[in-house]
Amino acid sequence: MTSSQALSQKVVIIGAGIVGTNLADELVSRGWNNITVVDQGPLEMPGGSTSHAPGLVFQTNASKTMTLFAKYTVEKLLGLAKDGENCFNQVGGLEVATTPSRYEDLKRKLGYAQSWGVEARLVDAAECKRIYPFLNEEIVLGGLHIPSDGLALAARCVQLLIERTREAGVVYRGSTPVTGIERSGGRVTGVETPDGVIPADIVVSCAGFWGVEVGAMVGMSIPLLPLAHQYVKTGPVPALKGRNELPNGAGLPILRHQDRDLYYREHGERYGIGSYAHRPMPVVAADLGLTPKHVDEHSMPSRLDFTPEDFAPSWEDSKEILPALREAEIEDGFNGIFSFTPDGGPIVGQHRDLDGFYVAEAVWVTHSAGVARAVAELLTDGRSQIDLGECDVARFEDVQLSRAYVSETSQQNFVEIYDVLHPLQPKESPRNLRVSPFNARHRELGAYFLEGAGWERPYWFESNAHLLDELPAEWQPAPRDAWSAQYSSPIAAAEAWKTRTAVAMYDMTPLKRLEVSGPGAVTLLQRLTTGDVSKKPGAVTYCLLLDEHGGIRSDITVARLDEETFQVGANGNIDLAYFTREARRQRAEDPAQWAQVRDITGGTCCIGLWGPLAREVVSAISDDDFTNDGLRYFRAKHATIGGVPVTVMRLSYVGELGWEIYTSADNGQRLWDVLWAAGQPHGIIAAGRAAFSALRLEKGYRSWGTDMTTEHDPFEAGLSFAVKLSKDDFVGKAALEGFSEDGSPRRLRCLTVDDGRSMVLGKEPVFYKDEPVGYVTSAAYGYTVGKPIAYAYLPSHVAEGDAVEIAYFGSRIRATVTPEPLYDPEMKRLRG
Ligand code: FAD
Ligand code: THG
Repeated sequence: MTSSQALSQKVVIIGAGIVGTNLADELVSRGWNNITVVDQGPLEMPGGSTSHAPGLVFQTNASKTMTLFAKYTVEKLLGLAKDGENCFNQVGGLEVATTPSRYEDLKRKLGYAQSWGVEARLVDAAECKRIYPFLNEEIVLGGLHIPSDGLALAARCVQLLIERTREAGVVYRGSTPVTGIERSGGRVTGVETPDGVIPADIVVSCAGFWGVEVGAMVGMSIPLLPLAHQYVKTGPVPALKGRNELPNGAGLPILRHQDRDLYYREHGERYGIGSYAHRPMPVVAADLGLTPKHVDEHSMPSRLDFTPEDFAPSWEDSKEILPALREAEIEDGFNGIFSFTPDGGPIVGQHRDLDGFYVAEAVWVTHSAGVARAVAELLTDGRSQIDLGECDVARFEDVQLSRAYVSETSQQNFVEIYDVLHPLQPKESPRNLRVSPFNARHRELGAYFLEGAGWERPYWFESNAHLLDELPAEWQPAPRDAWSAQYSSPIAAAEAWKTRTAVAMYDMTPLKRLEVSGPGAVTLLQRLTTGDVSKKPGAVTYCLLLDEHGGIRSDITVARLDEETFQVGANGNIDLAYFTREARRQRAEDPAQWAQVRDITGGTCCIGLWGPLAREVVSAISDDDFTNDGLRYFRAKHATIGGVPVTVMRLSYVGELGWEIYTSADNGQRLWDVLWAAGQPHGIIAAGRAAFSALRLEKGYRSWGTDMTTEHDPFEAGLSFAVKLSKDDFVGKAALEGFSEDGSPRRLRCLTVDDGRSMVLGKEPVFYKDEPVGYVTSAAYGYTVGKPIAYAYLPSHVAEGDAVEIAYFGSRIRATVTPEPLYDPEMKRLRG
């Protein structure tokens, strides 16, 4: 698209809340000028969540993306001024701990702040009291102080943005509900309102908790749940008297008391208190009716009546942490509505099947400007500078889009919003949503399951516990601290040992599998991937999907099964949405070049059979040729194993000889059983993801979403070997010109922990000469190498052999930058 075409794109934004108005502004600042913003409510106060948001901005989050969004919101609102007053009151943020586990968690959070570049400090109880004199020092153990946090003046920000974008030509239509989306030929063409159709090339729904209803207009299931959340204002608090001039003024830091699910801000001489301590109170937006012509602070659709009984315990807790509140009363309270999602992330991105329709919903004020910038970049530039993997509307599996699933998991998210959660902690419910055909066998073997993308995935098997008695001394895992020992078992060491020395079966069923077929399949894959997939049938290619800027969208394997049929091993539903959309576009441009993209994950299954004895196992039950020449490394073929028709691919994410063996779901259990029986003489075991993750890290294989995202190019991620620059044009190729390994300012590095035992789990900051210079992307205990491994992005000047430190709950773990991969760099195992 040329820039003059881009300028003429007609954009309609649904929703004039903090997200919609920021988006209009971000588009205007990128030169777009044909924008209409529509809201069902009056523009002065549309009545959505923004209209009553108290605006607390705590930036630090376990997610790098969310933290960077928040940082940008702060930066932008600080610069958004009128009459000498901006839109951010930078009073700082203080999160206090009243329990030892919370205090530990704040140390972990300090690590996130350091990893993502937010200035923060851990403070003791006395310092908390100094920063926040009204705190009850008898119950506070310490806190995390973030000086750049503060209060967003959300309503003012919206009004200033409306004013400045109007001056730039943006048209606003208040009190105008959108009732439908017009479309033609797979594209949006306009939005329907009672006053007629507004033509549009691009529609972005920024409808907040009404997102479900707007999504339904285009057949899109939006996985968010509107929930009420209690917010009260006290009457005048004597202790606050005279501290703040303005009625909404504040000078003290915003305060979080997460052990009691509470947060606090000042409103002049009053306190505002928010509570997540109550029962989840789901709302159906459609039931709220039409937004009235008149909306005010006390009467708006997003504000439900206060239920005082739900707040009673929180009021007692509030008077305990802030004794000054004992001199005050609750004056006003309401149950305000906003969006929750199954995983806590926002819902951002494009409709898979309708071009030009985008959403940006379930976004807090905190992240609003950041999300808006990301969407504006997506529209104007095809990609966002901050990775959107954790926000992408396409990240959910179909089964995760059912209302029952969204409702249950989003309510759970509300309940757990301030809980101390372990990174591996699984959902308790719903479980057994998706099970592989091997599930019955897994259970018989005592699998310990965790959940991912709805799948039950074995992490280790109790049936392997007896192997710990035989485990050679050099394979004994180091004892773990209590935190890293959670969701972990020493049995994984035995499973790793058997994989490296005998043979193991891994359930690879949850690996996303797509079938790309048709006369246009080669063209499609040649254009979207960095590899040459035009090789003869039987070839498997490891390659990347890049965005136009050379950022890594995914890493995949492409197996050419016959002239027009490819099987793609992908990373998730986001890849499916991308291929589907691009195949549709290709067909529209040239109908002869059609390609069909089918998600075959659920109808098929896969066993990874790996280990030095893998060949002994299959050759006992197959007449097909599994010798080195019979099926070479990175080749695929159809075969029959123990009477089961299979497709085999010779590759291994754990770095051992063997195959991924695929069959249809109905044949899965039989496949498991024949391999299991044939493997008995060779000591075959079932092995889980705990061993799997450790073995792949020893082999240096990257994991999408952590080790690389769209924020990284193939050079800094150490994946340039997967880019065939000699191939004709492909998405991202032009951007890579001029890039090189030597030119990258940062590199993904392998670190090994010096003491051979201290574990880290991921996202921890890495210090070089006492400065935070990077963060851990993946970590595991390397059973084969006998020490913990961490991969981390570090500045390129930090060299192999250099000493670094990783912060873990406030302590520093010494580590060394080590040449990679740690295991089998000569590939003797895989090619043998
Ligand atoms: P909204 O502000 O709800 O805007 C959506 C707009 O879309 C509405 O104006 C609506 O009228 C319009 N719309 C919907 N459907 C249609 C349609 N069919 N046609 C036309 N227009 C339509 N976040 C923080 O970061 N910090 C906080 O301290 C904080 N505190 C909160 C306290 C409470 C009590 C509540 C309820 C929320 C709080 N939040 C906070 C969350 C925050 O308010 C919201 O996440 C945020 O305001 C959402 O902004 P939005 O622009 O997406 O949605
Ligand atoms: N199996 C299959 N597809 C997949 C994965 C898988 N797709 C998604 C994800 N996992 C992709 N990740 C990798 C990472 C590394 C390798 C395979 C998939 C791998 N790499 C060889 C190497 O680096 O030595 C590539 C060698 C080559 O290019 O010839 O094997 O687990 N089916």
